[in-house]
Amino acid sequence: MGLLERIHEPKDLRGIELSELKTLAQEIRQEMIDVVSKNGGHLAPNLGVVELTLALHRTFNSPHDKIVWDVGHQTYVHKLLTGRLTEFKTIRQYKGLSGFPKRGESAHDCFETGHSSTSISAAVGFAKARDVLRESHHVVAVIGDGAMTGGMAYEALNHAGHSETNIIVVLNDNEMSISANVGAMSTYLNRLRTDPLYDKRKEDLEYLLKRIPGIGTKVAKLAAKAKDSLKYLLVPGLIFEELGFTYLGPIDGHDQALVEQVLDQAKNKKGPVLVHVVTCKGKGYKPAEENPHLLHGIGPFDPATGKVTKKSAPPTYTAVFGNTLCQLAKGDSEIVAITAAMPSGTGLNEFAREFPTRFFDVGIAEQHAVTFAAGLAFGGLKPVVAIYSTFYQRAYDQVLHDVCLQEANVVLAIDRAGVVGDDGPTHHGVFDISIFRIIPNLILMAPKDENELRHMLYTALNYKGPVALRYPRSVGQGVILDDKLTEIPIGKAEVLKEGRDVTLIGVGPMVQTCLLAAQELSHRGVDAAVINLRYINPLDRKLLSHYAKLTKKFITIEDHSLKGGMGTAILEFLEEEGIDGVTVERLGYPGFVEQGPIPKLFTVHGLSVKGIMQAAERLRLFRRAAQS
Ligand SMILES: Cc1ncc(C[n+]2csc(CCOP(=O)(O)OP(=O)(O)O)c2C)c(N)n1
Repeated sequence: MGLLERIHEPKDLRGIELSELKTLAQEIRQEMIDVVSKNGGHLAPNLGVVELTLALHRTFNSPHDKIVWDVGHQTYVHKLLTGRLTEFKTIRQYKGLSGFPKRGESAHDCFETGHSSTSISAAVGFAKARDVLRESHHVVAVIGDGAMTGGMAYEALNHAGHSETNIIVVLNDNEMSISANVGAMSTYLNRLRTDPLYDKRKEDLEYLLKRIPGIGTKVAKLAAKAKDSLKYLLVPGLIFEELGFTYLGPIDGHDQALVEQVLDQAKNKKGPVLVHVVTCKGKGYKPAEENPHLLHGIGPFDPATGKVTKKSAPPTYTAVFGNTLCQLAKGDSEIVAITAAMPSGTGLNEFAREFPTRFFDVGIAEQHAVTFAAGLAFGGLKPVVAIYSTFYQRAYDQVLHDVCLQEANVVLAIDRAGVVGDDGPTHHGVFDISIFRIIPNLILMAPKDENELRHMLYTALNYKGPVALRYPRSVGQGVILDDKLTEIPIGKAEVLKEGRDVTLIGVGPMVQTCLLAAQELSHRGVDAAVINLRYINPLDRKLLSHYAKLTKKFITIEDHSLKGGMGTAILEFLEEEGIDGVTVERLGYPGFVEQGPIPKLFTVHGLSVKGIMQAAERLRLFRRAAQS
């Protein structure tokens, strides 16, 4: 029996000798490599926090003490130490353990995440609740240097420092976001890490300052000034100190004894404390240490090499988007691209290489990214902001208030629109249609395949005003890509098949499912029309009116929430036009969507040929066909 199997809850850790912890850390790393190589997941971030997580659970008494994780992608070690070893092999699988903290999964997961930079806010909330209720536990937020680039983290630091409540922020600094970290704070942290004076203790400094000759009443003021300027030179973490935190660190996050010692020190201090821990992303597994970016989040891979065994497949929508943008940018020097810490995920690496001065990685700062784009647009450029659907939720007011209300020429590329698979509900992009289609002047489109995506991007860049373009995580349909790009008239849908009995209306890649279903329906004697809606805003009212009156039956299908989605837009349209007697069957998601492989989720939620056939059944199409 290994050591890890003996850990059922964090208190089991406290009996373990420091010397044995090394073996335990190795077992934890091996378990994570074994499982992630099969299931996929966030490997490098978790390998980097093994000692830190052990130290946290040995120093604090979870769940009585609250440990709030930022992003939550680095909680595998935490899961293994809090009674979930047996289920760990199901992580990220359908009905399995979540890859992120889940309140329903364990009392030790006190706050759910997936989106970045929330931990300090939530921790201040826990701390204030404790104060109001006169309780006495510790509250710890664990945040990465990447997550520290998000605006919420600063809002929360500002609040915490001012409130003087007892809270500990552990800054896990590995110099990486998903890619190399960016921004002035990152530069500052780097300075703290590399400054030879960094371990100069503040207490020592105070002691030294007191011995500066000439401190008497007459020169006290001057000395205070000198003290301040010296402090700036010598005290590490001054920014945090100025914000009202006691700064401890930076310390080596893989030195188990040291991390425990400093956390213990933090535990016994009053007020907000920031512990700066320096870790190595991917620690203990060579392929991950050498390539933390590639092993940040990874599909199943060969554990011997760390390499994903890739099957040849059509390019992803993301890749086609990135290539097309590069192609267009070559001929138009006004095109610029913006990412919020996901240059590779959004397919912008090539753009960054080819046009370094026209590429902006703003860090995990979606709100800033969008408003920054509005500024760029009014400054005379053509910005394309590429953000995942789920993270656009962060920037809703910026889209509405800063881009749309003042009609900025900004292209909002909505990547990972629709379900994304194993990352689950925090990451599915199933609300963007609902929130964006109601913005009156925001053109919202979705291509049926990767070739249409190219033409849509071209259309969007030629359009004067805000445009949003949604496309999924998956590989494309494998269609031929046209060299010459043409504009798709705004608000024009495409009829892919005429039909008299029912109209199948698809958006995005669901159009392909409509085409397959139409074939199946025709075998059963039903003549279905198929419409590639293309534009969710504005709708092609003329075409929809025609088919509403002709077929009197609509089936809408979207990889999106039903509430407020494309189908709802069609219902509103029928009501607005006063077209009576049309029955509409809407296919989409009824609420939050669970984790699981994308095809599985489509099947479970009826976004399939079978789902359309069942909808046809509900519309009594077969009885009618049999009778006629
Ligand atoms: C709002 C938001 N934007 C983007 C992401 C995607 N994302 C997940 S982890 C990550 C990097 C986080 O870096 P850091 O906090 O330093 O943690 P590390 O992985 O380096 O341990 C990013 C950009 C996210 N989860 N949330």
